[in-house]
Amino acid sequence: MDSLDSGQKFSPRHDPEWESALQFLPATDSKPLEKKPGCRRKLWTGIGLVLAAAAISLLTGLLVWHYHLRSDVRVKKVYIGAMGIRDENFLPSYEDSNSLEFKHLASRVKKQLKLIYAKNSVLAKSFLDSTVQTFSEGTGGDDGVVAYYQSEFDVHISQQDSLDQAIESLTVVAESQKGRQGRLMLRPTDALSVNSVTSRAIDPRMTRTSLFERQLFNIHVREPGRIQSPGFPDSSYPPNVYLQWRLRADPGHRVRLDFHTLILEDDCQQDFIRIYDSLAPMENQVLTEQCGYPHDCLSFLSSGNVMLLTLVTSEDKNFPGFRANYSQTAATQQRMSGECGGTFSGEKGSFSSPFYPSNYPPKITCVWKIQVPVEKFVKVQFNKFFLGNNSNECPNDYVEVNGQRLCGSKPDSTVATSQSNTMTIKFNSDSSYVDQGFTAEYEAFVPTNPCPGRFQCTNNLCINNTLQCDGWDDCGDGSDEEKCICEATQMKCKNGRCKAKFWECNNVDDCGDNTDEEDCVKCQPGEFSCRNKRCIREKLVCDGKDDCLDGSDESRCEKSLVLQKCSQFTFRCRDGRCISKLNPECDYERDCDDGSDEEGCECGIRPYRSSRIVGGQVSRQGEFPWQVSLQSYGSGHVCGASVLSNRWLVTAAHCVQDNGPNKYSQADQWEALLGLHVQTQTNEWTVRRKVRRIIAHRDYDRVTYNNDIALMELDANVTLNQNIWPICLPSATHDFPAGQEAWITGWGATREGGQTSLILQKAEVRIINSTVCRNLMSDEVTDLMLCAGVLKGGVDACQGDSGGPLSVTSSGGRVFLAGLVSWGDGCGRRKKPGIYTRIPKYRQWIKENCGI
Ligand code: 4AZ
Repeated sequence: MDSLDSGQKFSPRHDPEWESALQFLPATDSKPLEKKPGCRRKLWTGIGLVLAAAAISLLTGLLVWHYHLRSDVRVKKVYIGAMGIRDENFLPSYEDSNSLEFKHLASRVKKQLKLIYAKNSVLAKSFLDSTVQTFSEGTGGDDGVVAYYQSEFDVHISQQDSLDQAIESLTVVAESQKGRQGRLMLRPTDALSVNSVTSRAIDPRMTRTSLFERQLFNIHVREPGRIQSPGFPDSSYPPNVYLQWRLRADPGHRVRLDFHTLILEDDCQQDFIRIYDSLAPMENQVLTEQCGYPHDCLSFLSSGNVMLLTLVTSEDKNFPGFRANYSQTAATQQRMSGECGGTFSGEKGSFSSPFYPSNYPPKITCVWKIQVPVEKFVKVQFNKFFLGNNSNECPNDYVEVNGQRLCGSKPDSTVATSQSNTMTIKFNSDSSYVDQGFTAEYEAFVPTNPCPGRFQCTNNLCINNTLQCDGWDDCGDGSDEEKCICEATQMKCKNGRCKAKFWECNNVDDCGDNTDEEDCVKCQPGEFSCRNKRCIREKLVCDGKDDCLDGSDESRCEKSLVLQKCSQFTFRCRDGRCISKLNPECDYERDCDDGSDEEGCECGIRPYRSSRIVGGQVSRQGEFPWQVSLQSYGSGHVCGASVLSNRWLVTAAHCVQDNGPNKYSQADQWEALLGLHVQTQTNEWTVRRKVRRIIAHRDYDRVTYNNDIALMELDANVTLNQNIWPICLPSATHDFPAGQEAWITGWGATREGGQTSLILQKAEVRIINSTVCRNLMSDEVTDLMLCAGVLKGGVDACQGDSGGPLSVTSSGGRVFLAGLVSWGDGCGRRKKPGIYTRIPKYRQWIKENCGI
């Protein structure tokens, strides 16, 4: 463990003149001032003001002179760098800074740097000293050894920019000389053969003076192992630290780092990790910077056999931190096994960027050559595509097809076609910022008939004919929904799409341009449309009186109204009075006089976490801390459930019905896993509990699935933790309006008839209007059920998700249990939403049966 040097330091020289310049001006008259009335007093005030103004101008002038014109205000600047050395073999003793070999080579590097700096007037004038920090094997090319160093300069404050430029241009000098002379040769005789020198300023966040704890860990990754932030998982990471983990693999291997958990403060200016493809934090070799609670695949590979992980934290808001597994992987193995580039001659095939779905390594080039029969052309379809930032020229990481570069992230499939029977696809990553990469499928086609028996989209995608003019953009460019003639049962949207008429005015933008939701007001102009379908004059809204008679005209006003009459739309406080506000429970505002709307609200939050959620299918650990896996002793994972308290779970009644030899109705058949993320992996936050009691709804109907709800009591209380937390229960009158976004989560099958999944999956769906839903479903959908899904298809709950939560984030930010996964017509089918047990209908039942 070594301590690290800080970066830029500001050190104005001691200057006696500066101190005298700051003395206060002596008073012109040292006699005590007499108090004089009238104009003499005004005169003295005037003189005082003039003197004060003069003193301020003088002081300002002195300061300007001091900072801009004085020649001796200097700053110390520290740069980090890497030197590629030829003709030296890496020795194991170079890893030990106390070894003779280390010291000898370090002293030669120092001399060499001095010589290099001497050739540049700006650097020569201000250079102080260099220190060598470590060595690594060369990373390909000519380098035998790479030396990582810090060089310190002392420069006049006005010359800082020239120094930065001189340092950054060092690389250019070395390379241009290399071009002419073969390599940079320097005298004297023990001079090193330097192939490259790259220096950079240190990230200012790593040189904050508040970073009082600096530590360095050297790790060899030959044997797989793990690293974690201090205190993880029991406590948050400490404030104001700068920690570095230097990871080395055997020669000819890459370092691999897979994050198991990463939870930091949301603001990267405060706390962050950075990973470098180097042993020094070189700006031009950053692979990633992460903060907050990222959802991307956090798995990284180095280009050579070294990697550096850094963690920087600030004073306030500290979070759990991270845990990551390290290992090494042979660098050449991937290429030999054909995972990076290759030649294809079949009619169809697939390939992906190296190590997909992990991030591809930096500095890699792969070429795929496809050759199909002479009379055919080639079509390649990129299904997943994440290649850094979008830019016009794609100068960094890119895929090149037919000489055209693609980069950035592409949410929809992208297709490229050839004009001959061959196609060459090149993938290239540069030295910094990696991403997940791509997956691709190629196919040969007859040029005169690119989509045999299918519809050809403008973007060359082929889709099934039945998807044309069905109201959904299946091509991704809308071309399958253009020039359609709508049937009598359909309405025509302004964007040309045809949509079933019963989707008009259902509170969901089905057209995609919202035209199906325009002109829906059934009330007259100047009238307000109540939730109970009455019309009242607009003036009566928020007037403090319940004019709609269901409170809806008063439910979105600043102040909630205590109503005379309670209804199915009003919230009933404990004192029996009803208030008009829509969904007032646990929204951090006291609406009931007795405060009962804010009681029992320790639920629906993600403890120790920031609230950010982005797309994607695989959830992050702890993102849904109420999710439970119900496992039966014979069959492993069977159903989902939700945590209601430290003792009670809620699931579907159909999960706890006997099924042949499986006696699922008996408590002793079950085990509940709370805080689980990956089915096969438990960790310190996972709790396993036996089930003491099952209370299935007495009126559960095996045929209609009405009342598909059951409670499970655990045999012992659990201690809540960051991965185990109850979800909020909605009141009986809580409204989940059509169109509202909701999340479904579970380890169920990822497609109809498919396998259950290992990692907890999540998907975003929308609440669907009950009338629309009844029209779509072949079986009866009762008022005790709630429909949710994505009517285009492809997003749904499935077998194994049953009993799990349909959760909704309320306006106050808490997550409420809207439904339980119950049934559906298959999984993910178009126009077939998922059907859920409607939880508000069971609020009283839950209270009566488990007291929550
Ligand atoms: C099931 O078999 C199941 N698409 C659950 C949900 C859905 C379908 C089937 C909804 O448990």
